[in-house]
Amino acid sequence: MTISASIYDPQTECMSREQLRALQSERLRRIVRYEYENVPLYRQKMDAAGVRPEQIRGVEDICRLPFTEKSDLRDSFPYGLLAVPKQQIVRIQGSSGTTGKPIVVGYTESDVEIWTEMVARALTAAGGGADDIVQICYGYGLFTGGLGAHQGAARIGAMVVPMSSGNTQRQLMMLQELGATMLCCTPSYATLLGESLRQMNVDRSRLRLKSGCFGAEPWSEEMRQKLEELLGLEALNIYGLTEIAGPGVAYECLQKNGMHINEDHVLAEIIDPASGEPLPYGSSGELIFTTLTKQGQPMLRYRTRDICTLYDDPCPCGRNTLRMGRISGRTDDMLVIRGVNVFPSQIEAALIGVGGVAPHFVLVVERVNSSDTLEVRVELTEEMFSDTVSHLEGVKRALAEQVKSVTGVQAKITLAPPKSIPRFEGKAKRVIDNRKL
Ligand code: DLL
Repeated sequence: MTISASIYDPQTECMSREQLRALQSERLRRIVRYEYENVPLYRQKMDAAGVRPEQIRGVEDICRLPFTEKSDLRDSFPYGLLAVPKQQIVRIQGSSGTTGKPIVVGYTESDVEIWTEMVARALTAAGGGADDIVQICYGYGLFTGGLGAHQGAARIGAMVVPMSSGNTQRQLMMLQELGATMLCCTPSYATLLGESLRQMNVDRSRLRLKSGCFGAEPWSEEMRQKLEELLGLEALNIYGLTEIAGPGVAYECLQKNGMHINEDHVLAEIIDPASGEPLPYGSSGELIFTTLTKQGQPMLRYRTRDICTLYDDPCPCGRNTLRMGRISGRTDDMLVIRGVNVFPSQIEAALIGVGGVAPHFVLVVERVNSSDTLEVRVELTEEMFSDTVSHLEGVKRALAEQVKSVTGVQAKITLAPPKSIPRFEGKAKRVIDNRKL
C-alpha cells in the first residue's frame, strides 16, 4: 500500500461526499481482505459472523462486519493483532486506560507517516505553518499526545518546543521567552497554565499565542471561552485515540463547529451502544472507527465507547469531511445516578456557566440507604473565596439549580478553597465513585 501524504490537501479534504465515499469503499474492500488474510482474530470474527471479504462491496456493507473491542487489544497484548511481521514495526505507542492493563499498538513506517499527516492537517487547520512556534506540553512517551503533536508540528515546518507535561513554572517561562504562537496540551492543563499566569500577574499580552489544539479529554464550550479569555488564543478541539492513530483522527478548523474527521484514513460510524445498530447522522451514539490505510495494526469497526454526534452538513472552511461534535461522555464513564445518566462534561458546563467558581471539580458518588447521592466539590475563585457567607450560600444555590437543570439530578454542592482540588498535567480524573456496584 502506498499512500501519499501532504499537509493541506484540498483535493482530499474538500472532495465531494460522493468521491470520498468511492475512495473509502475502495480502501475498505482492500483493508478487509488484508485483515482477513493477515490477522487471525479478524478471520475468526468474520468467519463467526458468516461474512467473507468479497461480500464487502463498499461502505454500505460496513454493518455486516464484526466489532473490535478494547478487550480484544488487551487479550492479544502485546503483538497478537499485528498484520505484519515485527520487523516492519518501527514504533510502539500505548495507553494505560482506566482499568490498569495496558494496550499497545504497533506502527509501520507508513502508519507513522499517515498519522503525522493527520496531525499536520489539524495544525494547518488551526492556522499553523512554518512561521509558527509550537509548544507541546502533552506527555512524551507511550502516550500518543507528545510525539504525535511533535511529528505534525515538524511536518508543517514549525519550530517545535518539546516541553512534555509538567513543571508549570518552566512551561510559563518558556511560553514567554520563546514566544510560542501555538500550544498543544490537554484543556485542563491549558487552564492551569492560564490561571497560573493570572496569579503571577502576568498580562496575557506578554504571550504571543494565536491558537491551541486541546484534546485527550472531554471539555465544553464554556471551557473554550474560559481558555480563550485566559490565554488570548483560539481554542480548538483535537481528538484521537491510540487504537486508531493518536491525536489528529479529527480536528477543529477555525470555524469551531465540530471536528473534521480524516475520512480518507478512517471510516466513522455512530451506533446505538445497546443494540449495536447504526444510527443516522445527527443522532447521538457510540463512535465506531475502521482504519482504511493502516498496515501494522489495522482496526475493524473499533468501539471507542465515546459518545458523540456526526454531522455531514458543509463547513464554511470548504472541507467536506464529516464532523464530530464534542464527546459528551463515554459509555463507560457515564454515571447512572438514581437512574439518570450523567456525564462529567455536563457538570463542567453547568459549573462554568454560573461564574465565581474555577473549572476544577470532583464528583463524588455514594450509595446511602440504597439511594445514590451526588456531591459536586467545586473550587471557588480567589475573588469569590473572600466573599460573605450569605453570598456564598447564594452561589451554592445557583450551582445546585444549574446542575439540576442540566442533568436532572439534585446534587450537594461543596465549595472548596482555591487550589484545593487536584490539578492534572495529563488527563483530568474527575469522578470518585464510592458505590459498591
Ligand atoms: O488521548 C490521544 C490524544 C492525544 C488526543 C492528544 C488528542 C490530543 P488515548 O490516551 O488512547 O489517546 O485516549 C483516547 O481520550 O477515546 C476519548 O475518550 C478521549 N479523548 C481524546 N480526545 C478527546 C477530545 C489520546 N478532544 C480517549 N474530547 C478517547 C474528548 C477525548 N475526549
